[in-house]
Amino acid sequence: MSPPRLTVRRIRATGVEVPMKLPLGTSAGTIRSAPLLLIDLETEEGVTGRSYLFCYLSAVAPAIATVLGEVERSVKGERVAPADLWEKLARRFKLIGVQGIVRMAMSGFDIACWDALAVAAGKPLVTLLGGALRRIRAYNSNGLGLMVPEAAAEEAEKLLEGGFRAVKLRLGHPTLAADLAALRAVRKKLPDAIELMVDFNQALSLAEALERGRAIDSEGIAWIEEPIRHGDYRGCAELARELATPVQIGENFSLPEQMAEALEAGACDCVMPDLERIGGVTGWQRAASLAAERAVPMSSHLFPEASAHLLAVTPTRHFLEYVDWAEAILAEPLAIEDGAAVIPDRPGTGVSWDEKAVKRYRMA
Ligand code: SMN
Ligand code: MG
Repeated sequence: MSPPRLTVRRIRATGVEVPMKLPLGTSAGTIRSAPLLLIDLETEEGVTGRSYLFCYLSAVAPAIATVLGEVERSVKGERVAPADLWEKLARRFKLIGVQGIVRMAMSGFDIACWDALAVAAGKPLVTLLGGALRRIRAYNSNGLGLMVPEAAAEEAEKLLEGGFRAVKLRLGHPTLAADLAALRAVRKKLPDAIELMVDFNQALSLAEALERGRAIDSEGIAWIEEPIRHGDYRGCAELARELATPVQIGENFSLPEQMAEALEAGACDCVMPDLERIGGVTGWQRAASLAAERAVPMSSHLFPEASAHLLAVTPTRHFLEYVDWAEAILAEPLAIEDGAAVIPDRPGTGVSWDEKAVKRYRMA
C-alpha cells in the first residue's frame, strides 16, 4: 500500500513548562522543570501529526517556535514526505546551518510528519516502519542527580518502582572520592541484578576521566556516559580503549553525519542518539543503520514515547531512556510494565495533548 497522501497546512507550536517530579541535578546545573515545545502539524486532509521538543531553557522555546514559522512558510502546500521535506528545509537553512535550534525545529517537524503519516494510515508508527508492537526494555532516568550518597541510595531504590531493572546516576562531583561515595552507596542499596549507568555530562578532563574511569571499572557499572566534552572523539576513543566499562555517548550527536564520525573515530562502545538532535525519525533511521553496520548497541535519549517505536525497529536496540517529563501534558502517557515501555496500540506515536494541562502549564 502506498503511504497516505497528506499536505502541509499549518504548524502550531505551544510552549509549556511542566514541573519535574524529581529534580535533575547534573554537573552542568540542576533542572527542576521541563520546558517543552508542543508541535501540531495540521494537514489539508484533516489529519494532525504531533511531537514535542525538550528546549532545555524556557527562553529557547519561543526561538524554536520562530524557526518553525519559517519551516511552515517553506513547506506549506507540500506533500508530507519527510525525507523530501528534510532535504528541502536543509537547502532553505543552508546558510545559517542545519545545527542548534534550526536542527531541533526540523527534527520536531520531521517527527510530527511521521506521526501524521502513521495516524493517516491508522497504524502505530512502529508498524508503519515495518516492525511490530512489543515492549522495549527501559532504564529509569528520572532524578538521581548529583546528591549526597545516602539521598542518592534512597532515591535509586524508589526508581525501581514499575519493575525497572536499570537506573542512571549522574556523577561529576568535585572529587573522585565524592563520585565513588555516591556510586558505591547506590550500588550497595540496589540488588545485584539491577544495572546501573553513570552520566558525567561532560564534566571531566581527559586525565580526570581516565583516573575516575579506572576507579569505576571495578564497580560493576553498565556504562560511563559523556565523561568528557562530547565532541572530543579522540579523547573519547582513548577512554573507550583504556576503560573496561563501556563508554556511552550520543545525546549530542548532531545529525547522523556526526555519529558516523564518532563511530569512525572509535569514540564509544555504545550510542544513544537524541531524536531532536539526530534529525527526527528520518535521522534516527540512518543512525540505526550506522549502528547496525558496526554492531554498536543503540539506546535512546529522552522522548521515550516516539523512541519506543523507533527502538523496536533498531537492529542493535539496547535501552530506552525513560523520563516521565511529558506525562503532565499527555492525554495518554507512555505505560511502563515490568521495567519496559509498552508501545501503545494506537495510530501514530500515541502522543496527544491533555488540553486542560496544556492550558495550565502554558508559557507566558
Ligand atoms: C540529561 C538529559 C536531559 C537534560 C539534562 C541531562 C542527561 C541524560 O544527560 O542523558 O539523561
Ligand atoms: Mg546524558
